[in-house]
Amino acid sequence: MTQRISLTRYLIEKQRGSRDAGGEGTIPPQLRLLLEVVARACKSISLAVTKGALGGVLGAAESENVQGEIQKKLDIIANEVLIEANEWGGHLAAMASEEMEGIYLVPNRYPQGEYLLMFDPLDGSSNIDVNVSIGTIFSVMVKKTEGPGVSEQDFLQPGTQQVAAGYCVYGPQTTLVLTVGEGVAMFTLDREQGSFVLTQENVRIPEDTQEFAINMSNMRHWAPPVTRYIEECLAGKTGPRGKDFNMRWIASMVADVHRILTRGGVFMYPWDQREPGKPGKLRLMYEANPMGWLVEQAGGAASTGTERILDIQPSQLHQRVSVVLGSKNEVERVARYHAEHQK
Ligand code: AHM
Ligand code: MG
Repeated sequence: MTQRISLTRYLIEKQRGSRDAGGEGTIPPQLRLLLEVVARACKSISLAVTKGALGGVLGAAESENVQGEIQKKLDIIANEVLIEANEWGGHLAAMASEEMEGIYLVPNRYPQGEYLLMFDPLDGSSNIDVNVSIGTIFSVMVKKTEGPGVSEQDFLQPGTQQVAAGYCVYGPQTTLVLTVGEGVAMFTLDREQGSFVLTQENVRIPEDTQEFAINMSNMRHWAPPVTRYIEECLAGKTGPRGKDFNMRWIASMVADVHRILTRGGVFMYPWDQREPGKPGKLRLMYEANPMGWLVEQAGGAASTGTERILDIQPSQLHQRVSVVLGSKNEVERVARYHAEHQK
């Protein structure tokens, strides 16, 4: 029988390092602990999601988040689960979440660590009540300033500074997808055992694709380079691309990105004219950065259309950004159309 590798073992082996590499580990013990805790929280969230109406978790809460969006009960539950799981372990300096206006400091009664954890506790909120895949997205950085205090400024580092990133998709299977900067690995939740089991390593996104994901209902509001790209895809075999394209749009970034990591494709949530002052819908720190890094680690690319997402120097915690990510050649093509348009 082939041996099953649990997430715990995978992380311990990363911490220990391989004998060939002289036993030099690639992740410190505190980061291993952090990732174990995040995975444990995702297991709890997965259980709550699975219960649905039976657990009383569906529907809207009576509150709005900092972005002015109505919160769903599960948005709040998932946020609380992640905070409660992470605040006492001693590995974190602070947390930030889509569902909280300011940063969350580790309470004084607990020891403080050096890591900063950012998350979108429940991505794809509009899909909760209709029983479609949703997920949790997370990103980890190191606090660079010395001393005990933590401020929002500590979080404002570009995506290149991430030391771990991932997501957990709650779909027909619960799958945790992780990078610590050495490629992408996928772990499937074994519900009987209660543990995540390694089911794919060295995930690679094909460089070419015939599948795109975008919310087509916004077409009339797009910028010309985006319209050009999608129109060429729609023109199919007899158009300039010379091939037919398929379309998917799940409206859960986690599920769309999971498909792209599994079989390729391009995902776009670009800037549009509905609210010209807003750079896009998705958030840089806990959506675009972690997903962008995962996609790059799998050989794909992630851009705003005009620059690499991971290079953006953030100025705000809840900053929004235009997102184009997935199969490398397609993302590069979209970026080229933007450059040509600027000329
Ligand atoms: P959320 O974090 O509030 O759920 O919003 C993010 C989601 C993404 O998962 C998804 O790609 C997008 O919003 C869908 O937006 P739309 O409903 O405009 O298609
Ligand atoms: Mg989200």
